[in-house]
Amino acid sequence: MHFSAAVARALAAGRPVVALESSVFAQGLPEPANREARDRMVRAITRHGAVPAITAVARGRLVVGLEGADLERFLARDGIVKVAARDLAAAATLGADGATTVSASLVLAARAGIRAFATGGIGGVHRDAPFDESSDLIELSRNPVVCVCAGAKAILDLRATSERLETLSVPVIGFGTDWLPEFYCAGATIPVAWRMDSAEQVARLFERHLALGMTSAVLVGNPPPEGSGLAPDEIGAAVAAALRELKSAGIAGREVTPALLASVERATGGRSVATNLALLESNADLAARIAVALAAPEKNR
Ligand code: PSU
Ligand code: MN
Repeated sequence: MHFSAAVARALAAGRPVVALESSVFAQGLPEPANREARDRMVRAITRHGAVPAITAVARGRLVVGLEGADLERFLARDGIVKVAARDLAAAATLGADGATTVSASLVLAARAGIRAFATGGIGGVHRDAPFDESSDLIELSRNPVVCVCAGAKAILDLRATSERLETLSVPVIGFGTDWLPEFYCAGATIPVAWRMDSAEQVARLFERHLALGMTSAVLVGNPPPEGSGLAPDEIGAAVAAALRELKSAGIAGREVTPALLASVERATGGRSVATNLALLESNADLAARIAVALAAPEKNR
């Protein structure tokens, strides 16, 4: 693994680091929204004195802290493949440029000793698609990292996703909410077992989780910021249209999630992208506060 100088220094000194995925920049968002997402997430993290670490496979090198010309290729979205956890070794062996999904990012973050990670929405169980379940779920079950997200994308079967998280022993915390966030909106259909209202509480929970020998991630569901979400009716209609488009285009496999996100964007006249940017920034901010709380020396608590 290759670390950027800033990430290597921070890890060596025990200072807070927040890992970020790169698939959201190379596949999840169009240009120039992906650049805006990068800027807003990085600023939200550095504002708290934490160091951002974008994970990726850059020309076959496993990178923690993607920067410079490498990062530029990913933002230009040119010839970048989507890399889940199972693809990491192949992309490295073949010298590919690979953008890491949540699953691959969790593996790299855990290996690097990074304990906080921010994304938009995790992958999960797809609707009407037997056996299409994101590897994000299984990797959440075996990489001990605090994963801050706005729940799972509304394009998924959220109830099934929530049940799978239980089976996989991944604790789900509602941050300032009693409901599982639904990515484009706060959500009020699937209750979460535990609610927490401060980054400090999440950090203490995670320490206990590790002390018990638990190996799973802790999933923190952070609703999109007030006023940035879409109305449930609009989301319902956009998701239905996206699923119809998917079926008629015969898309399968790893193309499914990017295709669904792009159709929702078209169906909402681009408004879903504004929501996506707001929640990515908010999740990066919360992950940074959790990373700071995890790095705080005992005597300051
Ligand atoms: N959340 C977003 N945008 C995205 C994704 C999540 O706001 O682009 C990506 C993440 O990288 C996630 C992936 O891990 O979609 C899930 O893809 P799949 O369903 O193929 O596992
Ligand atoms: Mn899939």
